[in-house]
Amino acid sequence: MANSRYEYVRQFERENFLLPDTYIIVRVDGKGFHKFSDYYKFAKPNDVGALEVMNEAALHVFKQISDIVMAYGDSDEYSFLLRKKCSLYERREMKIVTLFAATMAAAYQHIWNTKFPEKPLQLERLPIFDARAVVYPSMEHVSDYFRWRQVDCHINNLYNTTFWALVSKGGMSPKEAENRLIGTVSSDKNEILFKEFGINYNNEPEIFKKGTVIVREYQESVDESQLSQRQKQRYEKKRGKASIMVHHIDLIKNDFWDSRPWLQN
Ligand code: DGT
Ligand code: MG
Ligand code: MG
Repeated sequence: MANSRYEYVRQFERENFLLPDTYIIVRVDGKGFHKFSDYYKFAKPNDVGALEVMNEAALHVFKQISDIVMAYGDSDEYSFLLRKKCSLYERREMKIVTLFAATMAAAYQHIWNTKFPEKPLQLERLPIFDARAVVYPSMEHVSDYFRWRQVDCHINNLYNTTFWALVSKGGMSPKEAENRLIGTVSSDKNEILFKEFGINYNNEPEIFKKGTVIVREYQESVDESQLSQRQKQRYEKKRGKASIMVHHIDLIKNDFWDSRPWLQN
């Protein structure tokens, strides 16, 4: 860039570099999806087509950014875990979060148009995502983060499933259903579903109950700090080729984490 007398304005720019050697998690969340889901007439409580758009958009983000090792999403949100040594944009926070929000929104719009040609997106209500980045010092924090999101998915889904059963099958108004559920715990909702509507919550689709996990699956775990430059390059190549799997599985028990030691690299 050529120097000019105006260049001094750059001194006003500020940058937050995310702490080195920490796990970065970027969470994107749909803006105003309460209204968005009404506008495009999503099925209640879960619209399978809309969930597929989210999952395919997140998969696109995953494939575009090779530093992502796993992702988890439900409803209108997705969380992406970046590897500890990630040096994307020198770990500049604003560059990273805007990249994620923009890539997610662009992919969502493209996939929506392919999937629902009969429901074209309108300029007055486009799918837009915000994004934030948080750094965590240890794998324990990271696994607890994903447990937190999955518990949230479970609580919301049990509530929404019971709420909509009361409304659409039980003939209650939304207000009546809301009042009926005040003060209820999980076992009460399971009982309402089973006794009043013959629904066994356990038999609900896993994608609704557990959300979606995307993960790079490797065979081995390597400590990169011990590798020579050449070995590192070879490992990088391998990382790029690892298979990407999509699951609807439990993140709360230790199994998922114990069987994937490479996530902590
Ligand atoms: P925000 O994130 O503060 O801009 O506001 P919202 O409206 O996006 O709120 P949020 O993210 O807390 O909640 C997600 C909304 O999206 C929630 O109102 C339910 C709606 N939503 C997500 N997935 C589905 C679905 O599959 N079916 C229906 N009917 N609604 C859904
Ligand atoms: Mg939202
Ligand atoms: Mg949300």
